[in-house]
Amino acid sequence: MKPLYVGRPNLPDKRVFLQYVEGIWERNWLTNDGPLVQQFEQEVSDLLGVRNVIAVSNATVGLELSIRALELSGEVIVPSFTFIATAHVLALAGLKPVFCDIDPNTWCIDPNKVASLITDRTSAILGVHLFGHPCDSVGLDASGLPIFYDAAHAFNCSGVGYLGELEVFSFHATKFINCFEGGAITTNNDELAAELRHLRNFGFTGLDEVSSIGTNAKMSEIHAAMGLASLRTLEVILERNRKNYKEYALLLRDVPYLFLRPPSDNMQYIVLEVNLDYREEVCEHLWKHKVYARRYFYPGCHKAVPYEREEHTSLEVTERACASVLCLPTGLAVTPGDVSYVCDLIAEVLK
Ligand code: T4K
Repeated sequence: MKPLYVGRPNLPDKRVFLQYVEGIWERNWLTNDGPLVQQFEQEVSDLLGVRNVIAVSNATVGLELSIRALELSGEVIVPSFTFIATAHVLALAGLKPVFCDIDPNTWCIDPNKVASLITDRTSAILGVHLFGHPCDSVGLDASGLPIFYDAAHAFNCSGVGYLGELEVFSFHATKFINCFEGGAITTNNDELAAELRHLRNFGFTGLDEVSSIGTNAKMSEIHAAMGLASLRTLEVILERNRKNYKEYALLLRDVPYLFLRPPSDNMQYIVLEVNLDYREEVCEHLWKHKVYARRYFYPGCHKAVPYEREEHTSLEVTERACASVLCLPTGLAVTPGDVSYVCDLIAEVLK
């Protein structure tokens, strides 16, 4: 049996990609806001229904630019149950990530637990649309604080792209659609978008004028070519994800000690909650058979070395999620037949 991974790239049609590459050679235009980057931004803008899309080299740097553009300071409230980059971008900017517990239903930041974490140093909330499930943005709005979102998992999910001040998507190789590496910031605020464009390109506002301290966060043409080719594969990826989810739901329905969490709209992640006593055993059994299931996002950012010494509020739901979560393979590299193999392995442990 071939190895099965969580995060195997969804490869688009190579011929479509190569056609875009031909164009790059003809124009001899490789980066710096090239025509393919502009086309990619336009297509993403149309798809998400948002006024401004700023393509960047990856989502992490997109979040870093966002923090600068929003002029944040002091503390930012953020979930701990997320990829470590969400916390790191705050710490790298000299801000304190204040970890908040999550809602047991969505596993996104719990708006009811935000109020008690607000101090006179709080400058924003950074929500994460975890596994493609949108945050409760209405609940978060009640805080009165600026809100921005890590939407790395949420491309093509309904209700995202235009929330809060801005949202940041990832087009990393392992994501629903990919640019090898890439990301995009989306916002309906034109002024913010203009500043983000400056920050993406060293702070240049004209040929010789620099208005702010920017960096190099540009997406190159070859990355945009992959993005455009991937966009043309979107329906195919979605169809396979749907089929795989259906198969998992069918084959796991009578297996005890687990719960298959509801899918998000892009179905990029297959997320299981496994009884705490058995999660490690299931994971080890799968790895032994080359099914590389992942405990995303164990053990939680608050337990990572740079943050573990800080005092944290109770993160009870987060702790439970970290102890039970197990992500399973899906995407174009996984067939319903592979799903059946994975489910058999899980049943061998839990039956
Ligand atoms: N916010 C959130 C909530 C995120 O999840 C992420 C990234 C970010 C922000 C930051 O976005 P970017 O700055 O990356 O745009 C992977 C990805 O590297 C990371 O992008 C992603 N989240 C995270 C959830 O997953 P790792 O450390 O688990 O990756 P790795 O190298 O173990 O790859 C996963 C599996 O994918 C491997 O077992 C094999 C397979 N794979 C991977 C690559 C890169 C392939 O088969 N081919 C490949 O080319 O973080």
